[in-house]
Amino acid sequence: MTFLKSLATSKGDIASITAPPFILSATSLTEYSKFWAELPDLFVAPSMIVDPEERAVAVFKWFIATLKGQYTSRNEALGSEKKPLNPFLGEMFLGKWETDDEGTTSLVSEQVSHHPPVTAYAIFNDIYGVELTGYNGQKASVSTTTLNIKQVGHAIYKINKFDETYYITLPALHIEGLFYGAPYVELEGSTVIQSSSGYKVKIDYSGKGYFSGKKNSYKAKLFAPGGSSKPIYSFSGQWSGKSTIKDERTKSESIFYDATEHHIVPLQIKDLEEQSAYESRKAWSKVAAAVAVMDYDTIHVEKSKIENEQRALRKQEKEEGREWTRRYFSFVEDSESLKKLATDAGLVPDKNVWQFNRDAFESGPDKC
Ligand code: CLR
Repeated sequence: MTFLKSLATSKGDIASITAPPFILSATSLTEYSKFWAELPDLFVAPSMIVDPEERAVAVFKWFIATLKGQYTSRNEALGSEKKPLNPFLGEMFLGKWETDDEGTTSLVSEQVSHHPPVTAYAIFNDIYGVELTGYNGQKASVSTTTLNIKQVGHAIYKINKFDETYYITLPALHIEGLFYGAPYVELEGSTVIQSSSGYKVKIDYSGKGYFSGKKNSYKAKLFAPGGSSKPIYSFSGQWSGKSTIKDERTKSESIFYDATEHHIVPLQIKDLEEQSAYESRKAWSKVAAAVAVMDYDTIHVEKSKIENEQRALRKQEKEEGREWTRRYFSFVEDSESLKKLATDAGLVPDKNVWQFNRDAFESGPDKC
């Protein structure tokens, strides 16, 4: 009950929610960017497909496959959704996937804003010439027993070979099970994946109480370029389980994807001793150790150390009349081509966006 009250007074600021110890996670939100590419085979697959229609289907398949990790992995590994550590400005999470068939896929995740929290990331595989960049923040609001989260930001998936760009919007979600102390995420609303080729997918999410009655359900439609309201494919099922594809022209149906049969490739991260002080796992290691044994006092002491250090840095910057320099991302005016994609996706385009600076990363100390 104390927890639900704390939720009610949090006024949508996620960081100010005082969660009970068993709901605290030892993982920082900067890590969550990894969920976009834990299936490197599906991440690079679109780059090998010559037909633009089939390529759009492959991009959609990769996207659907990422949802299980993004939204159910805490429940699967830890028994419930958890409250992640609130990243500090400049916090970095770096790693790579090494697989026989795909080679190296790299991840750079950087906390580019602390208040409001915004994480920017880039994931790239040079062998296949694919890159995902994006950023996200959360806006929370509270009703009696649920926490509603709107995601701010978007993701951009690029395939060099076809000079193709996909603009991906992020779904809204809410946290259920709070009253029982067993929180879990349910997605709501929709995602649009708008390709520069003109193909577009609209995905509608629903949970237990809605159209299929099953949790983690979705229905999606893929539209050909030209703006016809008739889809060429439709998809439905559970993103954490099985889904089917239906060709709307031939009416033939088949299994599309089974999330329970696809296994993630764990990200490789440097050993703690080799990490820089601003790297997520290194910076939070004492807090994480305290969370693991639910030592509330130490969690508090170690968190305060980080917070005080950050406050001192901000004070110093203010005195010197400068701002914290982001390592690998800059907040710049969005390009006309991306603004067009956002408009095609049915959004009001952002004026400024967080853009990855690959050269800065390549010449910096964090390449791994
Ligand atoms: C972050 C961006 C990822 C997808 C994602 C998955 C789970 C979300 C997380 C995002 C943001 C923070 C989040 C979390 C689930 C629970 C957590 C909303 C959107 C909140 C802050 C936890 C509140 C405490 C409850 C567990 C009670 O790509």
